[in-house]
Formats: sequence, C-alpha cells, structure tokens
Amino acid sequence: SYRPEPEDKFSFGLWTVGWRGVNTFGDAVRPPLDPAEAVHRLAGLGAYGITFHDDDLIPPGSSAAERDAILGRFRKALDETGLTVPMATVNLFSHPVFRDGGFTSNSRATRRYAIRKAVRAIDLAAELGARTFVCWGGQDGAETEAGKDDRAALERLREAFNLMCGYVREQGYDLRFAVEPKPNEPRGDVLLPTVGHALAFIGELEHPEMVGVNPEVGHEQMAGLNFAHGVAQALWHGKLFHIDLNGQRGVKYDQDLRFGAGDVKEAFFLVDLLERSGYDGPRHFDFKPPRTEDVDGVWESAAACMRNYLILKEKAAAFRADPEVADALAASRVAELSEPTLGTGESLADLLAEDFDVDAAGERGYHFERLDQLAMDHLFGVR
Ligand code: GLT
Ligand code: MN
Ligand code: MN
Ligand code: MN
Repeated sequence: SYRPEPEDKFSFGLWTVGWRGVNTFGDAVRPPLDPAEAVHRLAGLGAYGITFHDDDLIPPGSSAAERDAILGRFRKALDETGLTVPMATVNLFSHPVFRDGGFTSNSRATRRYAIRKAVRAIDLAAELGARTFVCWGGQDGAETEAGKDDRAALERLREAFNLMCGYVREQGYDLRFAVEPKPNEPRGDVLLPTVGHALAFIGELEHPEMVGVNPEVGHEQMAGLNFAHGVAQALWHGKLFHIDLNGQRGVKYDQDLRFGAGDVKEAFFLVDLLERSGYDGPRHFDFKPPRTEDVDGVWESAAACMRNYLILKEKAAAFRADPEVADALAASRVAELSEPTLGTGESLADLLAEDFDVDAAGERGYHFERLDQLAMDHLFGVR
C-alpha cells in the first residue's frame, strides 16, 4: 500500500510543489500555489512537515498587515491539518542584490543586509517552531578566479555563522543550522561544493556543535560523488542535521527529480543507511516537478517521492532479513571491519611482532559481487 503516515516524517519545501517551472529558457507553466493550500494538499498525501524560505511564505515587500494575514492563514492551515514546520531557511539568492552572493558578496553593505535578512528569517523559523535552519548559499561562488578572494570569502562566511549562532543562543531558540553544499549552479563554482568541504568548514566555527549539514542527493552526484558515502561520513561526524532527498542522473545541471528517479541503486543504499542509522530527522524532499506537469502532475510527483522512499525502505529491510544475505555478508567479512585492528590489552609492539602469510591472505577474494547482486535482486523484485 505504501501509504505515508506522519510517523514517516516526510516533509516538502514550499518551493518544490510551488515551483512554477521557470527555467533558463522557459517561462512559468503553472499558477502560483497558495501556501495554505500546499499545507492541506501535503497533509492529505500523508506528509508531516512543510518547509519554506522567508520569501516563499511572505512575498518580499509585504506590509506588516499583509505579513500578519499570510501568517494567520498559514498557521490556521497547520492547526487544521497537524502539519509541522520542521525546518525553515532564508532566500539569499533571488534578488539582484545577491548577484555576487549574500554572506560572501564582495559588497560589504550587501553582506550586512544578508545577515539582517537571515536574522529575521531565523525569528520567523523560531516563531513557527522550526528546529533546523538550512543555509544554502547558492549565489556565494564565482565564475572568475580574479574576482573573488576565496580565503576572504570563507572568513566572511565564518563571521556570518558566528553571528547567527550567537543570535540564536542569545534568544534561547531551540534551533540548529544545517549547511547545504552544492558544487555549481547558479554560480560557475559554488563555495562549500561538497559535504566534505562543509564538514571541514564547520570545524572552524565558534559553535561547531550548533552547525551540521543538509546534504542533497543530486548535489553530491553533480560532483560525481557517491551520495550514500557522503551521508555516512556526515553521520559518523554526528553532523547529519537534515537531508534533501531527490533524484539526479549523473554529472550535469541540478535536475531535482522526484526521489527515486535517477540513480535507483544509490537511492536504495541511501534508504538502507538512513533507516539503520538512527537518524530520526525529517525525510525532506527537495525536488522540482518537471515543467511537463500540470497541477495534478505536481501532486502525483510529490506522492511518488514518498511512495518510492517507502518501497525502498521495504526492499532494504527485506535485503537485511534475507538469510542468504547474512551468509554473503559473513563471506564478505563486512562485520570484521567493526572490530578494532588492535585487540583489547594489545599494544602496537604485539602487532609489530606478528607473523603473517601475505601471499595466502592475498589470494582470498571478498565476494562483494555476490553480496551486491543479492541487493540488486531485491531491488529488482526477483527475490
Ligand atoms: C533551492 C536550492 C535547494 C535548496 C533550497 C534551500 S533553495 O531550491 O536548489 O537545493 O535546498 O535554500
Ligand atoms: Mn538541487
Ligand atoms: Mn534546486
Ligand atoms: Mn536542496
């Protein structure tokens, strides 16, 4: 049946189902989506959360009275449906003022404006009960080398995070930050291009414990990287604060396909990893319903994101429960990697004194192919 329930913690960005299909060459193909309607539609499909940029919810230039009216309608929809706002973020990329980025624009006045806008968005996030604040600096990057001092940009980015963390602590908000990496698009090269870059950056902050990552399937794949491996490392660092699920086919522009479309095998192992990891945060879909779709197609693709997750979850569980898989895992010595290389009570000297038949050990294969094919058999539905 694969019917999503709120316990599955599926959430969607307002900008995803609300995407009107404007792309580099084409105009909008769909009408604007009212945020309150989005809440009702998503709740009806079985989602538990909705997320937004400040500007998605409250159009820039709204008066105080308009803001109150929009928020009132949105809150009413949340109350009526029980939908939550697990995450919110700030748009520091659409307006022309951000043409050279927000926190790392060469223009100091722009950077100051970006921090003001972010702080107001943090207030809005806290007001609606969000626990995670995502920072995607899409316009923070460069097309030229000469025009951007990368080390200065990193310094300014650090300054912005330190200020935002300080503000959240001062206000006593229960809110953590999640940095979203992306290698390129809209900029030729974006700052913090991959999960690894983001993790290293976080270690240089004043309050690293308040900042984690929000990796997106397609973004790591745009860099030719294995997404499940990136998520595993984020988990190992205790830094998987949030996740953007979608689909991508290889190294090309950001496709934001519905989850499951694109690299299905990587999606399978991602769900397998997430479900066994103890990650209990939102399963957030950041996809763009293709412009071929009318309004009905938008909701069909949103439902399909959740359906594909639940199908993969079932397949991964069946893979793990299969006795032949247990046997193949043992043959591949997968569990042996969890044993410390040095035994308890042993010293390096014991290890150095050990005799080892290198040639005999070198002859033995690992049988990963058999194990991996069992996963594929499960994925294909023939087991
Ligand atoms: C934008 C981007 C996404 C980010 C969003 C958060 S905005 O759609 O392409 O990957 O997650 O700022
Ligand atoms: Mn994307
Ligand atoms: Mn995108
Ligand atoms: Mn994203």
